[in-house]
Amino acid sequence: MKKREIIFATANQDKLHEIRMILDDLGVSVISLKEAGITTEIVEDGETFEDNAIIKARTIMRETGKITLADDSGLEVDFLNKEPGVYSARYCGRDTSYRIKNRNILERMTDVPDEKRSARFVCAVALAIPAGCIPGILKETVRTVRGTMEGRIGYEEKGEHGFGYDPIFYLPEYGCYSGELLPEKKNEISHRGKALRLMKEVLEGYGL
Ligand code: ITT
Repeated sequence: MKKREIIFATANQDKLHEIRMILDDLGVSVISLKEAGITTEIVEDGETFEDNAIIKARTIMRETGKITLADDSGLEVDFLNKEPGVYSARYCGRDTSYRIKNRNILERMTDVPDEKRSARFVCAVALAIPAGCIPGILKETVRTVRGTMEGRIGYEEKGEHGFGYDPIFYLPEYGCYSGELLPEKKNEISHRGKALRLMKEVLEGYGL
């Protein structure tokens, strides 16, 4: 029997790569916005990761009538009052390279001692289910889960793996930067891995 298709509403190919690895063993087939031929611009004007994940999932679910997942994630640096937070993708301008974004954060952290360099990656994943799409679900339904990965801002950029802020995110427990982790290891310990494993349980609860 053909697996039910659900959409993952992300335009970020690096995220999608991780998501596909983590959701590999699901009973449903996960299709990307690109594969679904969707080019809708989504305005992410929520105040929290959860708000934005819901905005993305709900917008695409309403457009397609399909069960939709979305990820909103980012880096919170305690010394910078949790910046860039929900503005992580837009920090220093959306089209600015991560080389520049990362160097800007390192510069703002010059002379800040280790104990004040704490930071975390946060990932909220939202699920939006259209009314009547699953037996017993009579109203449009939204669920969210959150995963975090604690670490600190390093003193340099390191690693060839991952994407975004991974090269400046140091993991004291592992003695390396997130950008140095092999994809399997990152998925095992990351904010996204944790959130998506929780979401798998939610999906299974709906019989998906
Ligand atoms: P979509 O909204 O289409 O999913 P996006 O890149 O705009 O893609 P977000 O609004 O959630 O996604 O922004 C998240 C940003 O946070 C992302 O662009 C990265 O810069 C950063 N980020 C999130 N997860 C990360 C990770 O695992 N490693 C490094 N940086 C990450």
